[in-house]
Amino acid sequence: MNPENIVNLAQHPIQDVQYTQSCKAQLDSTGALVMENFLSADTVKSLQDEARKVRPLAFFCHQNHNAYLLDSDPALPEEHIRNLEQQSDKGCVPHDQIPDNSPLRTLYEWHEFRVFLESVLDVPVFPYADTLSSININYYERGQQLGWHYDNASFAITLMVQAPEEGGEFEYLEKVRNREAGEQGYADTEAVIKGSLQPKTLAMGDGALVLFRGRNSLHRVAPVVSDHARILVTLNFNTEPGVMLSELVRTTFFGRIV
Ligand SMILES: O=C(O)CCC(=O)C(=O)O
Ligand SMILES: [Fe+2]
Repeated sequence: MNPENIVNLAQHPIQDVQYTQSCKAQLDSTGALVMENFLSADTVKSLQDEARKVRPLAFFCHQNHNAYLLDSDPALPEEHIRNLEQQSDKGCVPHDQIPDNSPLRTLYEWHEFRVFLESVLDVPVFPYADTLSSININYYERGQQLGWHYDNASFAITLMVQAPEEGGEFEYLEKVRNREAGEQGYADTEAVIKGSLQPKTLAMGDGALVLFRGRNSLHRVAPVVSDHARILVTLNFNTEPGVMLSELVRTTFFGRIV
């Protein structure tokens, strides 16, 4: 598939400097940019078929983690929000199992798309140096979820392939902590997780491209309630060339290191 037919360029002219600047302004001011119908209708359909075809290859994992994605702090009680366990479970088809002719590869490798991402994110972007991490298809099936957390990475790039029918909402609240200033935001983190402070929901339909800054924004994917899975692709990049995910992380999420 030609990259110009993968992206809905009429609605999202990513080669246009002014359009790119407006996308950057939106991301800078809110920490989230949702580009609805970024993918053409044909691309969405073919990615849904592809995702169903490779679904039997998915590695399903389950993790307990805290919102800070750090080892438990023994100086604090287990129930402290710093240590309180969250649960995550999902399936993943890693990069080396994405079909060679997939529109995902074409888009990921398209120079103009890279230039757009670099302009909006204000950093250079490079693919992962390992064979598994760059493009991932994630499956959240009935009862599965991604627990509350802050990202280690400063940005995430995702494509919604199949929005969930019921449950599976992406919930978030921005600026809950300030990692750069060493402020962990325990009170508000606890209030969101325990339900006394209402998070926002980031709506994203089939074919949406989402850029999200999750380092200081607390977020989760709520449990999927229906049999209609949430299928979401993460397009993973680094700001430096030659980076691999650690063997521990690859083993955890992909079940193998090569
Ligand atoms: O599934 C999503 O929409 C976001 C996933 C996420 O927050 C993450 O992988 O850190
Ligand atoms: Fe995240």
